[in-house]
Amino acid sequence: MRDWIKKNNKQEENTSGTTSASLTIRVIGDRASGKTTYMASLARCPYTNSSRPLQAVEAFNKDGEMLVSQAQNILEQGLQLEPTPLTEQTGDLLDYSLNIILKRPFSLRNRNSAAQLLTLNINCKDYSGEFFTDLLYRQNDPLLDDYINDCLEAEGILFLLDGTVRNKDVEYTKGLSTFLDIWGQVNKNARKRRIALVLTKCEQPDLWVNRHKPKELAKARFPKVYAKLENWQQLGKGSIEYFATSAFGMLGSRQLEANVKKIRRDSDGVVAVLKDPSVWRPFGLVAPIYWLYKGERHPGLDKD
Ligand SMILES: Nc1nc2c(ncn2[C@@H]2O[C@H](COP(=O)(O)OP(=O)(O)OP(=O)(O)O)[C@@H](O)[C@H]2O)c(=O)[nH]1
Ligand SMILES: [Mg+2]
Repeated sequence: MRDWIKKNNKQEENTSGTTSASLTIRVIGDRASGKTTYMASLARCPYTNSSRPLQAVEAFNKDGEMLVSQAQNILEQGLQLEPTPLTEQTGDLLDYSLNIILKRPFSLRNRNSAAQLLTLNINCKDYSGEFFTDLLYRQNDPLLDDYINDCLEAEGILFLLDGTVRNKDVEYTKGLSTFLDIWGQVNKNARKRRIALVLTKCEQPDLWVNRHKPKELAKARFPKVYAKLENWQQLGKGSIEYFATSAFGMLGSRQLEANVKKIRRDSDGVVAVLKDPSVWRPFGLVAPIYWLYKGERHPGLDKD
């Protein structure tokens, strides 16, 4: 399979003129915002069919393969992943390498079968929530310097917010401001910096009904975070887009219900596990990555 992917990547370069250069991403956000579950669900890719833009996701390093097995052995058994520890050095962080393989829209296909596929190649580190809630505020801590250097490698940020959290807008804005001071100013990489704000757990009814209006949802739920990001963009420091996702998705075809068994829901958000793994259909996981990669939204993935 890996050979097949390599071959397709190669042909992708030849046929479309675009390279399959990998994009370096960091996933940040509060504890329990769903960062590791998002990554594991993406890597496992439990749901594809002929009408969906996503063809497959392939892990191509050890850390990526471990993520897939966590999805299979933990999430798919109806259990939760362990909280991610704050490592003592960034060298110990897991770095997931994934190939996300998409079908091209029919209008762009030609007879060459390789040109029918588009591969997004990402390297992604999923930080502990403690980075966002604690480490960022520490003064004169060598670990923070280490993390800052690691962040500066990234061209794109997945900023995950549990859409069901209440009363943390001010706290999140503080963390975000500190992060932007670090990451948003030094333009170490030539590529323009992009932040995808991703609302997670959007299978919950109050989010699900507005999932196709992620910008409005983000503005309503986290107005100060929204204002901060919009201001950052207006100052020309980078670009921001908004997305709504669920790592677990919905059950049923007509009468939809969230495919989750809730453990707890309070102002700190939802703690839940997958209810019926046999119909595991996450949604919205690839759209933010496509945008980070390409700088434009993919209408098919947005509807997915
Ligand atoms: N309802 C629902 N719960 C989710 C979803 N994604 C994750 N969760 C739950 O949210 C909780 C936290 O998920 P994690 O992925 O461990 O969160 P994290 O952001 O990696 O947390 P840290 O590693 O501690 O920073 C767990 O109970 C998950 O099962 C989702 O899409 N929907
Ligand atoms: Mg985690």
